[in-house]
Amino acid sequence: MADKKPFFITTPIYYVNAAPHLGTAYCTILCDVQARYRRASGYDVKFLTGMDEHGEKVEEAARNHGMQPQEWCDSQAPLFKDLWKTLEISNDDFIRTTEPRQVKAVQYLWERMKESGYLYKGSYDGWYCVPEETYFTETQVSKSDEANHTEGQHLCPDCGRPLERVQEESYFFKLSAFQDRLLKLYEEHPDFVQPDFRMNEVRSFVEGGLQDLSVSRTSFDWGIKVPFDEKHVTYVWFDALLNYMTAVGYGQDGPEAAAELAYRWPAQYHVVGKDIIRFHCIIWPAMLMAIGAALPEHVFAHGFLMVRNEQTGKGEKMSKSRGNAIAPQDVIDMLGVEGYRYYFMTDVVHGEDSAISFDRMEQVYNADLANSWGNLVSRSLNMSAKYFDGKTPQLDEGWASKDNPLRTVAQGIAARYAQHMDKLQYVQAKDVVMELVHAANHYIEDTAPWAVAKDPARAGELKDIIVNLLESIRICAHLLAPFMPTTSAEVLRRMSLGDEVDTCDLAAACEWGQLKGGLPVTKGDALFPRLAKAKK
Ligand code: ME8
Repeated sequence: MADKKPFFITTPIYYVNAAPHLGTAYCTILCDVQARYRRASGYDVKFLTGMDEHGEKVEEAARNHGMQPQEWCDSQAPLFKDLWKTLEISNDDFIRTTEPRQVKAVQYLWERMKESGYLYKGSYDGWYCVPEETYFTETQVSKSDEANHTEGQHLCPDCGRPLERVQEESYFFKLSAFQDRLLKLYEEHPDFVQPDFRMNEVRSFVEGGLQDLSVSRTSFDWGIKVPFDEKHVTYVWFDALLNYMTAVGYGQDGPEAAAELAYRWPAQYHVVGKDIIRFHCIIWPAMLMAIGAALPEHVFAHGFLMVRNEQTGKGEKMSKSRGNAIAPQDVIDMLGVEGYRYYFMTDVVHGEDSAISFDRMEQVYNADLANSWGNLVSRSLNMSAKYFDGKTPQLDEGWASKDNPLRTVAQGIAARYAQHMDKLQYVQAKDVVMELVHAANHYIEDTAPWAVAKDPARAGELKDIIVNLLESIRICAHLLAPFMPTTSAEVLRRMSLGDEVDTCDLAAACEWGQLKGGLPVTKGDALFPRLAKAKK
């Protein structure tokens, strides 16, 4: 641990109002790929995910199912945990906001807020959107009403669903006092919000002026009690945002918790959807400024998964209420877990909204995985076994410095890949790897090893060809491992290189010339059997 750099990455904690879906899974896999890439690059990673269990929305879901809120949350936790296991999510921690550690941390936060002078008691009279757990001002609401031409009912300016009128005693966080400090933060750390086009949205919102935020509720009680005023419960976002620090020791007793907090905080990445960017880029940093804590290094906001509406031909946000949500299991059934991960991580540009379709999934799977990567592995391993007596070739002295087209493509590949992976640009990182995969497939066609094998005088040439292919495959397996860990491990094992699985020095592992030869090789079953027909 001592010589490794810490890397702390988080997903949003998901509301327990319904089962996880493709969108939830998308954000979680996005973080998982980064966590795996960082572990392979020598970082000491903590990868956190979890569930957001308080608030009206969850209470309502419990009521609709005839359960007590806690009982409801307990019944939902396995759905999330099991799906993450199925999708090979390598989280190191799973936090639930009803856990004692979170209650302790939130109550500790209340005391610090009180001391900070940024807390006051007042009364809230305004609008509240339960599905979004968000307050809206009169001005925001009336503007949206004009746009929606509604009569009588006030609708949420964000999601369009009916708003609740809330009038209650409340504690307020003086968010308005942080406008200048937030603008300075964005100015001095332009990469605080990523991708950069999201920064404009955040900045202009803050420039428009900030209202103080109601951070406690008295009209319902499914939340963490305010320690010095027990008729108040904590506003769900004030509670939820703190989960990131709770999980690394904030507000907990003992020197170990303090050491953990000092080591892990601030987080390197909060990865969130674009819907919750204001909470993470405005409210959360202001809360941290108020209690004198360090700010997270980056908030990365991804776009929404969209599906094509067959009637209008337009893309629309995938959601349960529209009835267009695709269950993760449907995609797993079609592509397998690793095909699923590969498709969402390498074909869906992170940051923008992206249309997804089963047709496109089939196309990507067949082109990249079945025909390119899977085919390269099976042809090459098969030829090695066939021409070298079930083994990888014995390596000659100096083999690694011999010039060849694949060595040229592989030169500096780990650095080019890292440039993109570091910024969560997985589509571009995949392109770097696929360049080598495609080059290797062309190399097979160009060199025609099956013809070379017929001429005993060309034995040296045949050996070079197979070695170059195996070395390229070894490197690609490493680079694809964050996306498809099981496949990469399987490929390395088929070449008797199982000891390379889970490397923590990716750059060194991807240097041309690390192959070990003369070892048993197995072709094995097809890694990615071709899909015959798209599921509709
Ligand atoms: O907002 N496409 O929880 P939540 C892509 N509890 N991503 C999607 C998506 C879609 N169609 N739909 C949802 C909350 N997501 C709070 C967070 S954090 C301190 C508290 C993903 O269950 C996306 O990452 O509504 C979005 O931000 C998240 O799910 C919202 O999850």
